[in-house]
Amino acid sequence: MPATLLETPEAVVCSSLSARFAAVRAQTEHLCDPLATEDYVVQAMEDVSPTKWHLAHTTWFWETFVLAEYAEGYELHDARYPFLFNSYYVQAGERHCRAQRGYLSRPTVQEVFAYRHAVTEAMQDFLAGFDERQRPDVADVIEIGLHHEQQHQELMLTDLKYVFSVNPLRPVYRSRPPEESADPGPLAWVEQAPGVTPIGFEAPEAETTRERFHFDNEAPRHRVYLEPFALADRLVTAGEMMYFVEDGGYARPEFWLSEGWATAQEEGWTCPFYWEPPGVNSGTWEHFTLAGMRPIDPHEPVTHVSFYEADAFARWADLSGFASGARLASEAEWEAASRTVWNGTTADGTAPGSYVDRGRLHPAPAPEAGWVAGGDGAPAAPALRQMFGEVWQWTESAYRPFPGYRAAPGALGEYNGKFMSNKMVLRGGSVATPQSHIRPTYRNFFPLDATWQFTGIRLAKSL
Ligand code: AVJ
Ligand code: FE
Repeated sequence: MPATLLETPEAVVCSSLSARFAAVRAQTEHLCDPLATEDYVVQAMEDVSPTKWHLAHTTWFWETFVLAEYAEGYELHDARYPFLFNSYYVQAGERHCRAQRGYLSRPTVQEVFAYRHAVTEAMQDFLAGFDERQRPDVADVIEIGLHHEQQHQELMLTDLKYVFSVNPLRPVYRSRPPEESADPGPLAWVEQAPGVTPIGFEAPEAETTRERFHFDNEAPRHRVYLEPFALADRLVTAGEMMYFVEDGGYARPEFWLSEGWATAQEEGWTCPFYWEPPGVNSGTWEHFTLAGMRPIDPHEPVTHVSFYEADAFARWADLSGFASGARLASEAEWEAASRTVWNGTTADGTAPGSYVDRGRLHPAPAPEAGWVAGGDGAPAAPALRQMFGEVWQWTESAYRPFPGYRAAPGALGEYNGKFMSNKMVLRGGSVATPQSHIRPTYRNFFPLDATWQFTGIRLAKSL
């Protein structure tokens, strides 16, 4: 693959709905460039869907929520497909069992691509005659469709990583040259002032649906009072996680939540997911990556940890004196602090980070520590690094509705709201997230034991 293949195409960022639609659809298919036909079909565990299913499900989404609703005279590409490719929308009809998505050799990969292309074309015909100012309601659904497909681009990568990892051949999705890394230095604390601060998305009076876009779970904007706190200036590294491992972290219940301890025992966890101790694959610690098995670079952020491990690491950091007072940040703390980073160091006004766009597909060590001048004569403070686009950062906040939240009526209302139990919020995006997909208010959510996403740790503490 050429180096630029994963970059967010210009069209995704700044153009008309139809140009962005074409770019997002093409991007999903680009991600399949390294695959052989057999790779598209495997479902190695219930949470991991086959690539073929992601390709078809994102297509079903356009067909169901845009074409069938608004394109006059539209006929389904295949009337049997909604049953196969509806994920979880109970109000949209019966559906195939999630755990058995990998049983389906038909429709073939070729037929799924034909389905994609037919629906892409029908959507393009629809968009050619579509005026977003006359139907802002429909434009909003199209916008959800774009962001939905980007979410599945991320899931395609994490799911492929899992599928490849269970194969003793340890296939490479995309090779990455070895690199020298520098020690990011000890953690520094970035102090944040206490006070009442608005949290959540507020739609600007914008012309374009793109600028207005946010998922429903990011709103309503509401006020939160924050006690004085500090955020670690960078992510926890793999080397620091190694201290935890070597200090018996996975064998010492004093660091763990009861449910976390039970899960770790049942699953036999002794180190982060994808890590392999010396002697398994080589003489050193290695881990599985989208570039195959690699030595673990102690300077890079630890990833593929569950909420339980992130929480246990924080308690170890506190009790061992590695970082006294350490805990995870609340999502409000994370969001408030992230605002200082968001506006403006990159050309498109977002924050620096790998994202999927750099094509690393693996989190990068922190850049050299920086300092930012304090306002109003306050002393200079360490700058926050790695807030966006490396690993999703577990927060200590349960995924629950913001005050005043109400899910939309109808099937699309099932998108986020009905999952607001037994999950924790993650912030910041990862190396599998398109840069154009993320915002400071973006709330991702996964169960507390999930490890197959690019999930990592940022420490916080109360002052
Ligand atoms: C927000 C990543 C938890 O994986 O179900 C995809 C994204 N929502 N299709 C998920 C999503 C609808 C969602 N996560
Ligand atoms: Fe989906």
